[in-house]
Amino acid sequence: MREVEGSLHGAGLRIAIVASRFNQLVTSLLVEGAKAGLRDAGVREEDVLLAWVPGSFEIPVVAKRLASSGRFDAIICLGAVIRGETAHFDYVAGESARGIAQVARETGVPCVFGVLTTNDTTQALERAGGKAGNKGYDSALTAVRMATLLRALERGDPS
Ligand code: INI
Repeated sequence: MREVEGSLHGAGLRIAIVASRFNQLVTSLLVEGAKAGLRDAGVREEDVLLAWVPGSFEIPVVAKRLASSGRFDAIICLGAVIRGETAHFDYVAGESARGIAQVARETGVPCVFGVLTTNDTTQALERAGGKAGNKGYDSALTAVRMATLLRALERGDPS
């Protein structure tokens, strides 16, 4: 049996981050986590684009534009949808998730789902650098693992 897997060697990868301004207290921490993850994986700062959108509902259309451009090896999608703050939680969270997955499948560019869906702000902050880690950091590592895996498959690995 032959095996193939991505790595955390991100030098040379071009990565876009699409982040939501809604619940910016939380999402700015996710963005900082993602930047740290990319830095730790060796992705150069000049190879990273950060695009801000108004809310998580708007993430897919911008992710689609960036993924279709051919300029990026992966897209990291960051947002925070908090149940207590909206009666339309299920619509925003559902469409954001569905849209991001659809962009990845349609374009073949990995789109990492780094959108928190929580019951309250405390739970969101716990996942944005608190006791439950930082989903932005984890999303960055997932992006690098997926982009390097696809590059390996394009090279024909394992040969
Ligand atoms: N957007 C979020 O990213 N998180 C939320 O919790 C949220 N709430 O609570 O409503 C939210 N709403 C805005 C939405 O993403 C769109 O920006 C808006 O509906 C305009 O299309």
